[in-house]
Amino acid sequence: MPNANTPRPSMNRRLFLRSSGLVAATLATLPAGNLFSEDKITLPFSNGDRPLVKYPQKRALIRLTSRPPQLETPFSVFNEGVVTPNDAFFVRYHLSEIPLSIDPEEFRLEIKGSVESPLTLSLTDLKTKFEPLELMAVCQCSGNGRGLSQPRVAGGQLGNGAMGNAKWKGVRLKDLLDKAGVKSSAKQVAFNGLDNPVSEKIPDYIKALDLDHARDGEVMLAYEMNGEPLPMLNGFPLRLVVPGYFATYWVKHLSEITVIDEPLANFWMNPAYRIPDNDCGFVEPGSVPGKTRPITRLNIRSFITNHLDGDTIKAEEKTSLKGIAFDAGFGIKEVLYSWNNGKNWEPAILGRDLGKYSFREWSTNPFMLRRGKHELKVRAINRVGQTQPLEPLWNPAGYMRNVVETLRVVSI
Ligand SMILES: Nc1nc2c(c(=O)[nH]1)N[C@H]1C(S)=C(S)[C@@H](COP(=O)(O)O)O[C@H]1N2
Ligand SMILES: [Mo]
Repeated sequence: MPNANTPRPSMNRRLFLRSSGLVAATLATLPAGNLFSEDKITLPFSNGDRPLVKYPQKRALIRLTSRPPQLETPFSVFNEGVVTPNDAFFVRYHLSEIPLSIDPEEFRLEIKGSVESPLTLSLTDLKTKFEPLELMAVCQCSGNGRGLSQPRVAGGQLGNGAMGNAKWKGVRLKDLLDKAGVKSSAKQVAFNGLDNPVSEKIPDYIKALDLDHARDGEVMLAYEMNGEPLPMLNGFPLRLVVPGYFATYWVKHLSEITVIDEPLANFWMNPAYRIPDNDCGFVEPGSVPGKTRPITRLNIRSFITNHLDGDTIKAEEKTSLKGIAFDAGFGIKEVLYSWNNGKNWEPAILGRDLGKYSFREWSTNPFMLRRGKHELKVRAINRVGQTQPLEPLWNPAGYMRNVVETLRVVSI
């Protein structure tokens, strides 16, 4: 049955609808072939050739698939600033029937299931009847960097551009659940968005969080990203933001919240998005894990952003490094860098703290490199002592890659 959220017929998809000052996001037609760009980029693994393609509301991004659109952020964007611009933010979908046009006036969010009073809320309700919350948080795909896994693993062959850092504005999930009145039998909260599978054989993309987590006061429903409505491809008009957690839980075009009495047992909770059930989430490369558990928090990572692997740096002239670090929200305590393949490590200078879930910028004092080849490395340590492994760790889905990154540069 069509409801208020049923996408409109596509007659005027090419227009940006305006009503009561609210702009309805429309995607017009999605680029099908590689007509929009001759540009290509090669990610650093075999079969890493990708077209750079421009989508509505986006600059040219690295396209992995066209149906559904999966777009990666070119790594150079992370050197432009600590906030990832909306038009450069990566895009990931699982289901091919993605919404192309949503009228924000007609959009409704439903809260139902094991609650005393089910709610149907408009965007205006969300913006006016609940206290707003703003926070910076990194949204990172579980498979970010998967293409670099050795041995190779199945799944989208991503470089390191399936992450981004934005300022999210919205409302606390806790406030909505309190208003609806969660029943004492409740165990989890399930989230569904407006995208759909092409066939009934493919399970709808629904994810769930444990009730305590859902009520922690930080899990939020965002209607703004970096001070603007969300881009269509990033979940307009509303998405779940789960600070410190992998993006699989950050359900886009969120329209249905269901409080449930049993843990959700669909395809997207099991077998998808699971990691080996041990302390680290990794196993011996090539082996099959026994028990698994759902993927949860981000592990700590850091990147050099002002140089790429293979760059040439002028010898015997002052140079410095800069980059980003992030973790699940314990807080970055220290970033160390090495210019000689890990023999010596020096502390980097941390940039402004924009919040514990944000990218943290770092930079180094100027130093000089002798003529020749050098291996530059960066490693972050957080407030609870977690750090990155010097050698890559492995699991069958290529999740949670967080090896210390190495850039081989030449000084001439
Ligand atoms: N509705 C919906 N939400 C979704 C997904 C999806 O397929 N459908 N994919 C999830 C995954 S796995 C990722 S990595 C992020 C990507 O968010 P982005 O496209 O805004 O970068 O969305 C999450 N939320
Ligand atoms: Mo993802």
